[in-house]
Amino acid sequence: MENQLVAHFDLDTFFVSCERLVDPTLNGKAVIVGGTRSRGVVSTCSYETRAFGVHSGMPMAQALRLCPQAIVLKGTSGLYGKYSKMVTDIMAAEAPVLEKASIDEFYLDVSGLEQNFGTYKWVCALADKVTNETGLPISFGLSTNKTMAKMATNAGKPNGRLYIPPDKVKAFLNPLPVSDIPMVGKSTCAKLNSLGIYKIKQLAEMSPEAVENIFGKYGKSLWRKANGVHYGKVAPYSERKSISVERTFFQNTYDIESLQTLIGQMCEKLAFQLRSEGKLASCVAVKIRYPDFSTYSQQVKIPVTNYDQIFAKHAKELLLKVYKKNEPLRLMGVRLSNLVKEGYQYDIFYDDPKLDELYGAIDSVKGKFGKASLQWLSSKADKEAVKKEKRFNLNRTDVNSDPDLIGRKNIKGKD
Ligand code: DCP
Ligand code: MG
Repeated sequence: MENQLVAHFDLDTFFVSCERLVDPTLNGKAVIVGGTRSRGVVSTCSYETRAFGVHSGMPMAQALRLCPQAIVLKGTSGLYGKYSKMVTDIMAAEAPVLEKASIDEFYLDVSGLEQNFGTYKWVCALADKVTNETGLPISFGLSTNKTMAKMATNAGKPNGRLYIPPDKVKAFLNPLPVSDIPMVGKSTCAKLNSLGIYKIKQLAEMSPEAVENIFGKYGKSLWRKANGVHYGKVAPYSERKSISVERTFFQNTYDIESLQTLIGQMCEKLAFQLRSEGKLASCVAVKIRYPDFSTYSQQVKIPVTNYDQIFAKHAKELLLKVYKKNEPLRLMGVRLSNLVKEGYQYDIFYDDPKLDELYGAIDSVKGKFGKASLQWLSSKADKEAVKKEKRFNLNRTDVNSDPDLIGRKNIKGKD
């Protein structure tokens, strides 16, 4: 850890930059990407807009009061994922150890490079490569650990290229407000301010025990970060993120109505799990297995969502496509993949306050009375099928009994 060197990359005004590649007349203008309905929020905005105090997460109505001349775009489905993948591929081809932290953010462990190449030059060349090959502007910070590198990126944005060597860490941190430490949210900041602590220097000079007394366990790492210390490792990037559920039937079944109902329930279960983890998915897959163990699957890419009924609709269609033999089934499963964190594209593409309210209510009932307390009944046929389903003698294998085919349930892992 002692000689660790970490680079943090973050694309500048990512969604806006992608939109500008599609429509260069947006260059140099105040642009907002975000939800346009009554409860819509700003996903991101150009620096020309930020000059008026507009920022991500701000209600759109407020943003437009601050910057009425801004051009508002609803966002383009598929565009940001495409560019994110292009940048990821460039980084992955060059970087010794790469972690993708979000749709436009990457950590690279570049510890071993300094003697041979001059790490700063190497990181600059990588930033140039990204911009030359994709057209997207990017900033980076280079320093002794992940937190320091991220803070260097934030300090240098846009088009930032900031290197903070070990002997400059303290001088960099000391004058900054405590809110610049990435783990300090609104409530931690308010608490620190109420104690008269505004600058990182003040926090760094407190005893670690005192900070721990105020913030519990979290206090220790907060104090360390104020002193430029962070032990977090750059975790290698992994594309595969999915959650799945499947059942092996005790008695093989070919009752398609019951299977349709069951697949709807599986989607409901997975969607609830996604929502409780604050995630969304954009790929649905269905797998079936016949008694002779022959196994088939079909998948479809959909706009990112975490709504039960959207997954259920696609899963039911996939089941009809994949279930071709007139034979009973031994196993059926659903997998949701291409997971992203809530707060990204979601705000734009599924900006439906009514559905949000509905799912909020469903989740609070499920939270209080258990996951089985509510179920969708979309049709009479479904009601009948649910009755039959109760008579099914099912041997629940539940999540991931067959990881080779259905993928791993790794939603609980933090990115
Ligand atoms: N995003 C979003 N909702 C948020 C925050 C971000 O939809 N509340 C999306 C839009 C951003 C993208 O994620 O373009 C990346 O987020 P960043 O925080 O990196 O913000 P930007 O890249 O837009 O700007 P910056 O130049 O500050 O990195
Ligand atoms: Mg960014």
